[in-house]
This record gives sequence, C-alpha cells and structure tokens, in this order.
Amino acid sequence: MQIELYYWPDIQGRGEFIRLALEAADADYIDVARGEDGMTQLLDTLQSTAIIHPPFAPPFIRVDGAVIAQVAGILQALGPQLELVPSDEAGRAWVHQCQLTIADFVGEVHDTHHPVGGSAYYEDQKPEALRRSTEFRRERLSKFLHYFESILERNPAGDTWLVGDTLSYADLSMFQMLAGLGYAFPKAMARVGVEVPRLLALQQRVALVPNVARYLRSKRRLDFNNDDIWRHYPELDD
Ligand SMILES: N[C@@H](CCC(=O)N[C@@H](CS)C(=O)NCC(=O)O)C(=O)O
Repeated sequence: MQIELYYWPDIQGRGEFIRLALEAADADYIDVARGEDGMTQLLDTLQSTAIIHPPFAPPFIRVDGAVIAQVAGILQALGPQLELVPSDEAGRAWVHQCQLTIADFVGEVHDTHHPVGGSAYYEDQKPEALRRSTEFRRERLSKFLHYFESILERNPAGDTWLVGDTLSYADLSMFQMLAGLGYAFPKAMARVGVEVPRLLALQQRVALVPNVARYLRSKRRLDFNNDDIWRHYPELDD
C-alpha cells in the first residue's frame, strides 16, 4: 500500500520526522508536494471538506483511504507496519511518549525565533527572540538533552537505542533533533554536547543505519535553511 506524505516541499521541518521513518523502513511512499502540481494537491487536500477527519496542518499522510495528521500520531499509526516499534504494547506506548516529548522540544526550538507568533517575521520579533533563545540555551536545551541522555542510560536493554534493543522511530526523530540543533545552535551544542555522550553516539549510530545513510546522501534530503524550524541566527547562539 503506497503511503502519500503531504508536507511543505522546501524545508525539512516536521515532515522530516516522517520522511526518516519511511526512508529507514524503505517504504513505498510519495512526497506529494514535491511532485508536479504538488502544492495544489497539498492545499486542496488540506482544504477539502470531503475529509471526515481533516488535518489541521501538515505533515499529514494518506494511506489506505485514511488521512492522518500530527507527527506523533502519524508515527504511532505507521510504526508497526514500518517495523519501527517494539512488539509489546508497553514498549509502543513508551516510544509514543518519547515522541510526544520530542514534539514539545520541537515547539520550543521553533519559539526561539518566533516567540511572539508564527504569523510575524523574525525581523519583527528580534528582541523577544533574543530573550527567548537565551532562556532556551541556558535552561531548556540542557534539560531536554539530559532527559533523553538519562533514557539511554536507564534502558534495561542497554544504551544503544532509546527503547528496548532495536531501532524505533523515536531514535530517528532524536537523530533529526540533534542534527537540527547542531545547525541552529552550534556554539551551545558544543558546550552541552560533551555532557550527553550517549545521545551523540546515538546520532552517529542512526546516521549509519544503511537506509538512513542512503537517504542522507540523496537529493531527497534537503539542507537545513532559515525558513525551517531549526534556523541559524548567530545572534541567537551566543
Ligand atoms: N503538532 C503538529 C504541528 C503541525 C505544524 O505546526 N505544522 C506546521 C509546519 S511544521 C504548519 O504548517 N502549521 C500551519 C499552522 O499551524 O497554521 C504536529 O506535530 O504535526
């Protein structure tokens, strides 16, 4: 069954969490908005009144007649089919919980450059962004990273993967978060990175998963840019 992914075509954004899972599983999928007339299809689907359970915002997928939105919900729905979750319910619930915490983390990264609101330009909220990113770098970045480091440390199956003894979609998302943070906050990450060696090792490990490595080398993997969630403004990384 082919999976249709709908996401903004020019950024990694939240869509990248889904792409990484689909690529790691070598799933049959199409990135609709990157195809011909793709943006029209994305907007038409987003605005369609025929969808009974409509998405609020991209990313969303269409599979087997169903439309599913919300990164954590999409990954929860696809996880078993992509073989990116443990076999037991408790393990699956824990992967989902990790993903929801990553979603909170993503929201806070976004708010470092758009603390006032997403509909205003960064240039119109620079003082607030400086204040917010300073607090993020001093408090929240370290708190989130140490939390995930402790998850690796406490995993009864060892510190190779976040949950159990196999790769899950939470590992892929953690890889993406660390890659994005390295782009957006290189100075802050150089400081806090040494405190979370297990997480940095996880990032390297995920990058070497054969299907992930192939994807990262492909043209399908876009570069980070300053229209994305992870933006590099040197003044916000002092
Ligand atoms: N909680 C949602 C957030 C979705 C979201 O904020 N999508 C962004 C792009 S990354 C968007 O297009 N938002 C439009 C809007 O909120 O109006 C998720 O995790 O999927």
